[in-house]
Amino acid sequence: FAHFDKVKRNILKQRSKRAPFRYAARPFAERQSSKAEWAMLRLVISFLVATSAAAIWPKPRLFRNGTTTIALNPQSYSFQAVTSTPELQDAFQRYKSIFFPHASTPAKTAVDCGLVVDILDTTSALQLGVDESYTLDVDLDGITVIAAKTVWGALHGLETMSQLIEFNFKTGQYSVSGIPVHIEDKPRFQHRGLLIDSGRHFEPMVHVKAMIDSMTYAKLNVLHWHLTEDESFPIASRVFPELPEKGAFNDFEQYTWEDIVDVVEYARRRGIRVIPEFDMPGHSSSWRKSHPEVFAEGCLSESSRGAFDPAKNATFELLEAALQDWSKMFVDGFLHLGSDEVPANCWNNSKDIAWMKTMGFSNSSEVFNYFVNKMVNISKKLGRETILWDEAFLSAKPPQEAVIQNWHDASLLQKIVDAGYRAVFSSNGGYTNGWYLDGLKATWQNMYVLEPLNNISAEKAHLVLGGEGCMWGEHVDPSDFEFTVWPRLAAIAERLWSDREVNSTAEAQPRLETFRCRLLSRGVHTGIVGGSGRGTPPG
Ligand code: CP6
Repeated sequence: FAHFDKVKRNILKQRSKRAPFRYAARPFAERQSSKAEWAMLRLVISFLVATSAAAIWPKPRLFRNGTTTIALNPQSYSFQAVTSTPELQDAFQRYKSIFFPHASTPAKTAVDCGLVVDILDTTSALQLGVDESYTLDVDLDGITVIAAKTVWGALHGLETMSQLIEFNFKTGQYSVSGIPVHIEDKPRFQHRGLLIDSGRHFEPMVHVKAMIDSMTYAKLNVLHWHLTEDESFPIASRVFPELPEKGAFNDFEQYTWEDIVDVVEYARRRGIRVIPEFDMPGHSSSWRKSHPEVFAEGCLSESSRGAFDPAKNATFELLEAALQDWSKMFVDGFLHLGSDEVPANCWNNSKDIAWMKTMGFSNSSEVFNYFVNKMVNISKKLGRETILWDEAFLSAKPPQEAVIQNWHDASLLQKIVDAGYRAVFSSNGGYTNGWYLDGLKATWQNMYVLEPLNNISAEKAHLVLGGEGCMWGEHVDPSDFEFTVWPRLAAIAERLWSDREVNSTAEAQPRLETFRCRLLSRGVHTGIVGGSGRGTPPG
């Protein structure tokens, strides 16, 4: 970061020439009328700083602070970019109102100041492993310099800055305390996600977008969009329009082509990758409404959960054509192709059994293995890497380059990485205390202390890409979507961002309460810090 130090020195040197920064602020101390008063204040402030300066969620890697407090003038606070990008200009607009959400009383002591963002490489595309680091300095004049390698790191810097600004509801004034502040920050894991399930209950566009906004507050970077299910098929297809026509709940609860393109770009501008999941060969009965011909004949009745039929070429032709179309609207390098909870009994029909004989397959695991490998190769042909649920590891042998998402017991993660696969962690913790947000039993504390790298050797740790909180939709609709996700997703977000040693629930609790208040002030309908967050009592 030597480059950034130089940039910052130059900025500070030129500051007196810049209009918005022309009024160099005097340090707080000089504005005090008497030395005794100042000594008192210093004592109070240093106490407050000890508790408030660290109230950033997720906790930054390195945080140093001083003891000075400065009042900010929101009217003249300026956002500047040394090197700008469209995403950064967007973020400046958003963070203007996030920094200063309330009408305020101009403080007599408030100073005209602002922040400067310096990005080294303005061309880095958002993808797995992109550099998200940043440094943030607030100097004694209240001027902030955020330096980042990429705009994606700069966005995290803006979020951190927003959490350094305090609003005093009694005086109506904004301030930053604990200056000078110096922060050096970067995530522990590259993949920090939330799964949402639009197959069981439809989430309208405004809810999906609001969820994306709230994810940025916890520095999450992946929206895993579980789009299709047994229950419904809510997404447009240009090649097979009959899929949603027959498979959606109705004509309205569907995402159009434009909706998807809109959400993907909305998320990208905020540093969030959208990974679509098309679950197969199970959890796919809604496809059967329009295309029964590619489903295994063992489960063709309306009431049974079906499975794609791997014995037919038409199955793979349909899936390839559908995925090729979707790959034009989903820009991320990864596709999630499900493969969980396969009803393999569907393949126990005379036609599939005869086909198995000709293929030399002796059981349904070999059929499943055939399906999984075919699909990963189709995905590769479309220029995509593939993520699969852990059954693909337990009952099949996918290509080594596939990523395995661990939803069964956490102990499975070790086996996955020991076999050389990359992994995403989202264990259900024995159905009670994992990262399953719709589970009513798991508390934020359970989620907070669940460590993905438990039992993972140092040599294999790099294969754990990160993790996801899972918001399965059977029992969740727009009325309780946000308060089922928040605040517990924040516990997962900190586990994935901050150092492994940041694991004390006692230390985290007041910070999480503060984070929850910020969510509320930003319009997020978060649950309580306690129990499952949904209003049930702790324990
Ligand atoms: N839906 C789909 C689900 C689940 C899975 N896949 C699920 C299973 C058990 C628990 C939570 C969710 N509802 N398609 C498994 C990945 Cl505890």
